[in-house]
Amino acid sequence: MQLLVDALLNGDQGRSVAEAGRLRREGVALERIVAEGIGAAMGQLDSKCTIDQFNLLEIMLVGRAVNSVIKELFPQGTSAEPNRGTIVLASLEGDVHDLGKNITKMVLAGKGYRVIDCGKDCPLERLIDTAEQQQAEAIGISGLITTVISQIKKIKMVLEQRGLGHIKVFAGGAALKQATAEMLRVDFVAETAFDGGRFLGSAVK
Ligand code: B12
Repeated sequence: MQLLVDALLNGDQGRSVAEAGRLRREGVALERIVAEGIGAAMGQLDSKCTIDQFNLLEIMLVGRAVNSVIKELFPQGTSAEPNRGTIVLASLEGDVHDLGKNITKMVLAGKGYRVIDCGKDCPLERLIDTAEQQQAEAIGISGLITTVISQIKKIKMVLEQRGLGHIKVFAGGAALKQATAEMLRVDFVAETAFDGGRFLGSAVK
């Protein structure tokens, strides 16, 4: 696992993909690779995102390596025939982080949900319009910076005003880990993408 963490932190795309593939062949569970590989590497990158040490190129290279590892870990992408409900995912306006959202998308698609990805920096209005048009059962928010919390708190209220109160709202991401569902006015706050899948299994089917 440490070899994967090192390769990711070096932004070495080829080696990261090779190490992730090796771990899979050795039978290591996806959930462990995501938490102890990608999660651990990103945790160590944390301090490099502070204003004085910010090196965009370095972190972008790491991000590119993470995205390639996600493709290696979830080779079926989102193409598997969905046979469960529709989920709309996004990172909200002002938040350009999308690695955790991309993992969540793959995990949920792998569980059979039809996942509509509204991308990053997504205005609340567009998210809710999409959920309505696509007749979504749930909206999933990935929140990495605390400035999006005020938007998250509004979602259920806007849904109710538009007669869409049946749509569940769940959220995850580093900025929300200390928050409760009550504080964020959502139905569920997930620790990991896999937790999100378990929540949907009981709330949406
Ligand atoms: C990589 C990174 C970046 C990359 C993002 C690349 C990309 N394509 O996403 C880049 C370089 C672009 C970036 C930019 C910035 N960043 Co940054 N970044 C990070 C870093 C190091 C890792 C984030 C990450 O991808 N983690 C890995 C993923 C896999 O983890 P995750 O998102 O938590 O996802 C897991 C779970 O949480 C869950 N999950 C996530 N979303 C969802 C959603 C649902 C529905 C579910 C069920 C589950 C779920 O599933 C995943 C797997 O289990 C973090 C530090 C950290 N510890 O998080 C800082 C961090 C998030 N960044 C930070 C900051 C400040 C910035 C900048 C403002 C820096 C600057 N000075 O300009 C900018 C701009 C941000 C903006 N406007 O959005 C701060 C945020 C502070 C705060 N609390 O608000 C952090 C915490 C660093 C820090 N300590 O200061 N960043």
